[in-house]
Amino acid sequence: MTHIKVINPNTALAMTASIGRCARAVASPSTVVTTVSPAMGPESIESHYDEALAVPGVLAEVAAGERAGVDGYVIACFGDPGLDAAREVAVGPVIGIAEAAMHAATLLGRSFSVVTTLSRTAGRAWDLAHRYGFAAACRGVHACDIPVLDLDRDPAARKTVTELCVTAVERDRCDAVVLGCAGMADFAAEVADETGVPVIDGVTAATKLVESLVALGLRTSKRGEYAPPPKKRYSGLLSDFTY
Ligand code: 5HY
Repeated sequence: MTHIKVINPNTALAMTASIGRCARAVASPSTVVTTVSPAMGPESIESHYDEALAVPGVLAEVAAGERAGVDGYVIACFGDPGLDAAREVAVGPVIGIAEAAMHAATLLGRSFSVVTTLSRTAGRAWDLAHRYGFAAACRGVHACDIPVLDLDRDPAARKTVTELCVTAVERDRCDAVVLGCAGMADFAAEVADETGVPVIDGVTAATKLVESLVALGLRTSKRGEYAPPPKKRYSGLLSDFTY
């Protein structure tokens, strides 16, 4: 039995439930998927400030997962918040949904475009494309300017996102579309029908990637920068993070 912990770094429980359904739908029968939101953090992540304040909650959930013997982790937010720090703490693989989606997209075509939520998050998507080595493959980042939590609440959101994906494919002439928010995880099938190209949702891509790495017996390297963090005291609100 493989145990994968999917962490939604925001505290929106309805979104966490939707993320969990998508992850479980693709997991193998021998995989247990638990999906959580941290006890602390922003209700949605739409800025650098939100992202920074989401990280302690992610790390607290990874530390709890290590105590529970979790085999691997998915960070289910398109900014991949706390990914490097989580890899220092976790023994098993940790994969962010932006990273997973970009990797998958470039296995299916020479280029992809990202469709994300607010325009102000587009820069972060480009940062990650550069960080992961996919700047040349990324043809464009397009924002639908629908707040993260409205993706589920606004009945028109799906149609708006789907139409923007069609426009992105026509304008960028890309081979694939990457959905730029965990809140779009269950939009992939209908967007693929409308665009006619592979549409990658990072939640499901990351779940299968973690599952595959665990099945291969592969874990995060502890030789270099992902070695456990040096022991030290953390003070104030962070005193519980003393390692
Ligand atoms: C996400 N925010 O996947 C990102 C999307 C974004 O709360 N979950 C969030 O807009 O960056």
